[in-house]
Amino acid sequence: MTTDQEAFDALIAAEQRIEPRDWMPDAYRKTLIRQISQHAHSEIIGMQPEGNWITRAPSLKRKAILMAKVQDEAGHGLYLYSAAQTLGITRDEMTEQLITGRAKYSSIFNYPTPTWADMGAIGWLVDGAAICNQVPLCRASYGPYGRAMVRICKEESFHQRQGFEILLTLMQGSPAQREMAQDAVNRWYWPSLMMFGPPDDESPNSAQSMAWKIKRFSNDELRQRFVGMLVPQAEVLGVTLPDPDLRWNEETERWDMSEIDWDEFKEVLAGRGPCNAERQRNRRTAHEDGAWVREAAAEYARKQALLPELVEGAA
Ligand code: BYC
Repeated sequence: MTTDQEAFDALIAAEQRIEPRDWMPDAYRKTLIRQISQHAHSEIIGMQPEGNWITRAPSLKRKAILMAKVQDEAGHGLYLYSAAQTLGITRDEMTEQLITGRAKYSSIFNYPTPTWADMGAIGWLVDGAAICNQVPLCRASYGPYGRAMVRICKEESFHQRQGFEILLTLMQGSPAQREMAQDAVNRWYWPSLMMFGPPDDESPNSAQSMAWKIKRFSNDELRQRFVGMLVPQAEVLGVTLPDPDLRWNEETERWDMSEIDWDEFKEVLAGRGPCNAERQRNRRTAHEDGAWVREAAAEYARKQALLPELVEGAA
């Protein structure tokens, strides 16, 4: 007779999906709750840096596109919270972890967006990094996560293209516009490389997550792939990637690059990035301001449940 663990191992080995009904090791469940909830929080907090520009977009068309993009991020958060809920954690628990500062979310969303060009840089670099990281997650061994990622990746591709197009337009504009685009690329380039997580030899979760086929590639492998994608695109845009040491190494068949500032990464993760406090305060305020909506929805649901009794009583 096969044990639960053997059945689980066999499904993973056969590239089959683990579904909510299946037995799974506690550590697998915990890792997925950690990663999926962090991912959901990132999408929700990630609405803030771009939301900052909705009222100031330079044209009606840009405004409509930006609003749609920010709404997409909310949708991504909701698919991911739903996927995490299939593992036994509640939405309330996840929200509580986020607004009390106990949950992590992607470091990238703790940087400010002072100019319109930041909307271009976020789309091109941040959504670009997200696509590199998330396309392999479409094959994650946990069914609800992999399926959520398929739809998310389709939308992220559109987001990346719109960011690229904003930068391209600015780069074809006045010297001041070109300067603004280059400045935004300078500020977002390094933080976007940090999105992939710590270097492989300092990534405590990678080995196990890869063995479970949640992650398919290591943090450094994906970072390399991302840089390889950016280099030709930067040429088309006419922007310079702010790393004088960046070059293709024929021997190692890898991109040589300057050392990432891991101290800055650690500071941001510890809650001391430029916007950590503001992002969290805004999220907490939005949650508190939305209390009446939750109360109204609960009251509506209660009345709906009473309806058959009321109808019967009237008959
Ligand atoms: N920021 O062992 P490691 C978007 C943490 S939103 C913060 O390598 P793992 C978008 C890590 O959690 C998309 N924390 O971890 C939205 C771990 O801490 P814990 C965001 C980070 O899980 C709006 C510790 O460091 N994408 O696209 O194997 C607008 C050690 O790391 C970061 C996702 O969420 C970081 N950058 O690998 C625009 C992708 N990096 O939990 C765009 C899904 C690492 O042990 N997540 N940490 O306390 C993943 O793919 C993986 O979780 C990671 C990290 C690659 C991020």
